[in-house]
Formats: sequence, structure tokens, C-alpha cells
Amino acid sequence: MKRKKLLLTAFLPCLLATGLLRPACAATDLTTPRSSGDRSTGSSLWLNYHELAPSLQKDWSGVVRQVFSPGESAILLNARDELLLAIGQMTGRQVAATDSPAGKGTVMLGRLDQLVDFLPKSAVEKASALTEGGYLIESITTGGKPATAIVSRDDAGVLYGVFHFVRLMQSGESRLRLSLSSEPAITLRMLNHWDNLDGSIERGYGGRSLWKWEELPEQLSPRYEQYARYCASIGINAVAINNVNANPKILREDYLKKVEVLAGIFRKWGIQTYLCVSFASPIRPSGIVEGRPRWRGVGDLESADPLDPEVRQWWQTKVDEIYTLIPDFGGFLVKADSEGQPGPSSYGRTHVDGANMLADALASHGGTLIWRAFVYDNKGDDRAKEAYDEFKPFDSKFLDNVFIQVKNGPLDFQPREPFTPLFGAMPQTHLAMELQIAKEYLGHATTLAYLGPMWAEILASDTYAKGSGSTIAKVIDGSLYGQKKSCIAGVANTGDGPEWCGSVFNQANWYAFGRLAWNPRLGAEEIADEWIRMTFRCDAPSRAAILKMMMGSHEALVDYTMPLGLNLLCAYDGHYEPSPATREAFHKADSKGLGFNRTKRGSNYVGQYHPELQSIFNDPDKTPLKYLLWFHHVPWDKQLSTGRTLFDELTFRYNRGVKSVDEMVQTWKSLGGEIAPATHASVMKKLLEEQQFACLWRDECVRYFSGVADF
Ligand code: GCV
Repeated sequence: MKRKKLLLTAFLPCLLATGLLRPACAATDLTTPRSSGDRSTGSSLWLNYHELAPSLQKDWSGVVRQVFSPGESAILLNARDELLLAIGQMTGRQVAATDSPAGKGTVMLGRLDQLVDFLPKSAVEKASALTEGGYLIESITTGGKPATAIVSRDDAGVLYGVFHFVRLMQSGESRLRLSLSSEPAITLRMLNHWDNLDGSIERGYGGRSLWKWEELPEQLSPRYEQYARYCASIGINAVAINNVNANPKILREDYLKKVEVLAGIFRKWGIQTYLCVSFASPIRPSGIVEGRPRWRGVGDLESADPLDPEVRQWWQTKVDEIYTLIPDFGGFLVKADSEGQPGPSSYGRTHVDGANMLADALASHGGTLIWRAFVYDNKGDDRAKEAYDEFKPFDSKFLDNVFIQVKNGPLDFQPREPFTPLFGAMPQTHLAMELQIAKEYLGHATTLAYLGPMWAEILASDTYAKGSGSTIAKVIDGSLYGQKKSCIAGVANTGDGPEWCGSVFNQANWYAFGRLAWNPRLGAEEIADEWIRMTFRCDAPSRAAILKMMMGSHEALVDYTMPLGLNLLCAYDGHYEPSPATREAFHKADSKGLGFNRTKRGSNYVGQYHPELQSIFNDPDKTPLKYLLWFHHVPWDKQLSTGRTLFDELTFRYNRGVKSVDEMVQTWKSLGGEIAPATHASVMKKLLEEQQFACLWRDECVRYFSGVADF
């Protein structure tokens, strides 16, 4: 008998006994939770202003007796109202806005120029040094009375400071003498919505689009304002509202009037609006009768050639029109020459020609052009190499108001990929990082998978671009190359469903994205802990149990879908179910082994990294197991550092992933009395679905690989 069969036979009884291997998953009972102090329904997201415990209420009531907020801008009025709302709901006492900071326990908020007369010299000095969006929260004495100052140099910074202050209240903070400051590490913290004009969302799992185009500009959904408030609460300051697979209609006058209204709402929360535009927009709607490009646009031209003066003028006129309607318009986000989208290559032009032409049109208004590097044509030996090959030669060629937006991994938002080698390879270009909050390849809205650990892992990865310690976080925040502008974007997971993101736990990913965009060095656990405290009202052991679930949830998903560096094993349609049989090009399984040889003896993708990483990734014994099959084609019977053969390690990890989901189900079940019944039930339903999903992946992949392997 062949060795593999022996191994399976030996493994099987033990797996069956422990419940780790089942042909199909048994359903777990859905218990009715006991009554609970938690009232969260998921619809307030993390801005759930639960009443504080009596002792905290008493403490905070002394600190927040009144609010002094001299500013009158829309952002500052929102900041003031948010604080009043939060204080009222959390302390159970309505407090008033006053026009003097004289009383004891005043919270004063405003820009430095508005508060300077009331602040001690030390606070003025600290506040003067803040960068844009930064804030200071300081316990001070003013007029002989204790007070708290929330101060910034700009309106948005005050708003962020208020949300931080509120978070301290929500989190059960009881140190009431405060002295802290915070500044965003990344200047442009953006959500990218893949929302279509027909209301559908590409890779959207939280409902239909938030933007009701057919109602705009006349009718306004209350969600617009709520959405902007949630974004502002985590420091997001820009949103691209439509799909990168852009419908050219977005640039028509009637649509721009709708966008104008949305932009007006977002502006009040410190958020700039961006649009995704089709590169073919200048072409007339009927398309081109003769000629190669078949694109249709909204203009009156025959061409979209970026070097054609008429095309350039068309864009300039359109940009001017947009800025007339939206004076603080952010700019464009463009997917060009990618997955069938039009681009400069149709005219024999380059990414530089295309991006700089649009950037030029935006520059006179201070606008920004974000050009995506997600390109591949599947013609070479390794798709993972294509973005680097295409973009690296253009380093230093893009105008100063251009960002090149690069996905974190070189393939496509897989559950785990090493970082795209372009990071650290284009020192003279502003690179933005694109993450996906929506879980296209991670079980959509079904799974609990908390993405904080995945993103933190990426941001902490060392590129070695300027020696050890040249982390992705430093590339992205501009500090590695002394760049003043920086950008990170997350593909949004929002929709018009009751829980906004398809489930309560998916809200944590929106939250975590914003927090990491503010500070890419924050720990995933710290962020999860904040989110739990803000979202649920439960005791410390329950919080610890939820935290453990969240922190293990991503690794569990990697284990039960694509362990050891496997990737893209999903079905083409929907990217949800497993389909290893159709993904041979990515996993390269054959009778002898498994994995993609990307070393110098294979596709030499490894050659795109700096030498320190090449020496690790070229050697299967040095490559971390989590990336093993990404970089190497490994014999099935090779003994790994764990002591198991590759085949055994693979099955071990698939089973471990399923077991982790089983444990999450049990943990959540045990929290029945602690979590609001409706929330508990809806999460339990999802977890039971995830149990089935995990088994499906494990069973299908183990079955398939067992069939291929022959040793
Ligand atoms: C918006 C992947 C997704 C597409 C997406 C594309 C992109 O291919 O499956 O839905 O298109 O990435 O990022 O442009």
C-alpha cells in the first residue's frame, strides 16, 4: 500500500473520534440566550453609547458637566453634538453646551486659535506642534476650575479628538486625568466602494449600495450621514464612492449633481469625495464606429488617447466642472488596462502617460490621482510578477499628485499572501496600499474572520529596502523615504443591510481598517479589545472569550481554506467555495508534490524582493511554513520542521482550522446570557454556516490533494 494511504488510514479513526473529520458537519444547537445587559443590535456599530456602570458614571459625571465649543463650522458642530449625545447616553445626564468655560468640569473643544486664551502654556505648545488631523486631550485648570481640553489645529482634528474622548468613556477608562495626543500616521485614509450605479456592489456582502442614485439629489437616506459619522469616528477622511470598474455615466452632469449632495454630507464629517472614472470617458456614448478601442464614454470624442490635446482638454473641462460643484473634491481613482478596463495601452501609451494626463488636469485644483497597479494578463509564467514588472520601471516618472495604489498581495486579496514586492521597490513614487475589508476570498459575510491580525502582519513585514526595519508600515506612511503624502485604502464592506456589513463581526473589520490607517503600528489585539468594549456590553471574562475568538479567527480560516501558503483555490464564480480542481495553475499539485516554485529555479518571483528576503524565500528550509507552498513546489513526503510530512501537515492544518471553528461555536454558545439575544442569535447563525463552510473546504481540498498525490 502506498504511504499516503497508510497515513490516512492511521489518521482517520482518531480524526473521527475527535470529530475533526466528518463527511459533513453536524449542526450545533442554537441555544436561546438568557436575558442580558447588552442591548446592542449591531445597527449602532461601535458607536453604541451604553450606559456606564454606576461607579464610572459617577466618575465621569464630574468631568463632563458642560461642553464649551466656540466653533461654528459644520464639523465642529458635529463634534459638539457627538460629545453631548455620548455624555447624555453614557452618564444618563443631559449636559448643556455653554458659552463660557468657567464652570467646573467643562469639556472645551475647538481649534487652537479658538481655545488659546483658555489653555495653559504647555498645552498651547503641544497643540501648536500637531500635524493635520492631530489632537490633544488634556486635563487642565482654567479660571481655577478643573476642565478638559480637546484641541487641534484644524476642525477635523477636533472631531477625531472627540471620538477618542468618547472611546475612552466607552472603554471603561477610569483614569480621569488625561494627557494624550495623537496624529494620523497616514495622510489619506480612504474607503473604496465597489458600488455600481444600479445599486449592486461588486464583491459586496452587506446589502445593496448605500447610495440610492435614483433618489438623489432630492431625497437623502439617513444612512449617508450615519455612514460619514462612522467613518469619521475612526479617522477615515476620504471615500471613493463608485466601483473601480467604473461606469462612465458617473461623470454626466446629472450624476455629478447627485455626487455633489453626497460630498456635501461627507464634508461635514471631514471626508473628501473621490470618484472612480473610466479611462474611456471622453469617448462618445455610442462608442467608436471605426477603430480599435470599442469603449463607450460620456464625451463627444473619438479617442481617449492621453497624449491627444483634445482628450486632455476634455478632461480639464470635466475636472473644472466637478470643482465648481464640489470645491473640495479629492480626485480620481482609476483602474486602467486591467481586467478589461480601458486604458492608455490601447493607444500605445504607458501608465505614466495615462496617470499624468489625469493628474495634470486635477493639479490646478489641488486634486489627487490614484492609479491602480492591479494588472495582469495571464500570459507570463507567473501572474504574481506582473505588477512589479510593469510598474517598477516607471519609478520617479509619475507627477507629485499621483499615488500608485498597490494591493497588499501580488495576486488578489488572498487569505494570506506575502507582500507585493513593489513596496520597497519604488522609492521615488507615492505608493498607496489597498486592502480589502470586504471578504471576497474569505467567506464573504459568512465567516467571523477578523482581519486585524492579517493586516498587522502585512504592515509589520520587513521589505529590507533600506536595511532591516524597513517595514511596509514605513513605506506606506512615507517615513521610509521622507514622503509627506501617504495613502491607504480599504475596499469597503458596507451595504444597506441591517448590520451594515453583513454581520456584527464584520463591522470590526471596518473599524480595524480605520484604526490601522490612523496608526499602522497599532496591535490587532488592542484594536479588537477596543471594538469589543465599544460594541458589546459584557463582563471581562466574556470580553476575553470574544477577543480569543476574534484573534484566532483569521488563522482558522487560513487553515481550513488555504494553509501553508496555498492560494486561489476558490471557484471562479463568486470566489466562495473551494475548487482546487480548476486552480492547478496556482497550486501546481502533481503526483510528486504541491506548491508553486517561485524561486530562482522557478518563476524567479523571489528575485523581485530585496536580497535579504531572497536568501530566505529561495530556500524551502528557511521559508516560514505559512508561505512554504507560495514559494516552493514541495514533495508530498518531505519532512517539515514540525516533524510531519507535507501531506500530513496539510491535513493537520485543514483539520485544525475546522476544530477552531467548532471551538468558536462553543464559545459563542457559552456567551448566550451575556450578549443581546438578537445579536447572539444572528452571530450564532453565521458561525454555524461557517462550520459548514470550513468542513466543505477541508473535505474538498483534502479529497482533491489526496487524489493527486502519489507517494
Ligand atoms: C473590482 C478582483 C475582483 C474583482 C475586482 C478586481 C479589482 O479581480 O474579483 O471583482 O474588480 O479584483 O480589484 O479590480
